[in-house]
Amino acid sequence: MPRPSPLRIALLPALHLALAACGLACGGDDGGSGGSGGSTTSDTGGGGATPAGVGGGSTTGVGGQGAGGATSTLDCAGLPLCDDFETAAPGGPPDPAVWSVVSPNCSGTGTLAIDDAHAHSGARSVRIDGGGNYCDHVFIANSTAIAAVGAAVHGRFFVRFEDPLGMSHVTFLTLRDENAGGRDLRMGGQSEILMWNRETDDATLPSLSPAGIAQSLRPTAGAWHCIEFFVDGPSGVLQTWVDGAAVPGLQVDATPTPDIDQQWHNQPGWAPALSDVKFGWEGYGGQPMTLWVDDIALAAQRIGCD
Ligand SMILES: [Ca+2]
Repeated sequence: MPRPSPLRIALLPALHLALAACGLACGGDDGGSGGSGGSTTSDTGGGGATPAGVGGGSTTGVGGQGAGGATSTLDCAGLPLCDDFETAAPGGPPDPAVWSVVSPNCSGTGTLAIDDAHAHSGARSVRIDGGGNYCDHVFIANSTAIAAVGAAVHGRFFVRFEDPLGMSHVTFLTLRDENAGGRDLRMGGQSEILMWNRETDDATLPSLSPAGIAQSLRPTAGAWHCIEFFVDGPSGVLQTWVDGAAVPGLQVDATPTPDIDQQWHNQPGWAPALSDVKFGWEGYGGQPMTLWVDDIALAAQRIGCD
């Protein structure tokens, strides 16, 4: 999945040392075996493909950290949150010391469990079977790591959707915002693309205009994708990368940009104070989904996908 670059090649000896030093506890990003940079399961090969419908692949207009090219992946073991789900038993819940299984407000048909049918790292991941109606939602939740990270939060996770995202609004990642009365900042989909949604006013990023939709992307069903996000609470900056590349339509900066973050700026001074993170599935328009999540990490710096 990662494209070798001179910088990355130069960093490989250092990465090997780091991986050797942290052993099994490191979260198994790619297993540390070196060489191809691929991962250990047979169903990861599709992650390198350019997803259908990528909006031109341009990084125009994305500032800051997205432009830097190759980055070395952080040592997961030392991060405030790092879980490769390898120590939990298939069929059971993820480590209860790290995750709660929750269905806020109401519960229905949604289920989740550790699964050994698909994995990004090692042999296991979390499988989520979310129903299409709101109460059929289910999530794993961690409410301690973000306090250890601070006000500017980087996240990284791998996700594999069984089906394409549909037209209706769905959520697969939420971040509770104490400055919004505990309402969520939500990553999900609508109009078949990845998007962010702000629960308080239902603003979307990008705007769901044809021009906005073209600036996000459609995840490839049946393939692992690496999603990275950065939320700088005090400045209200939000950044997103998929498979290592900044997604132009999933960026909030200080300047309202038509079709992208102009709608987001309708709430002046947006400055989220995040307090938890949840991964799962919640549908608002009838779309159910089976998805797998693996190699979740939170840190104060960009984490990387390798
Ligand atoms: Ca795993």
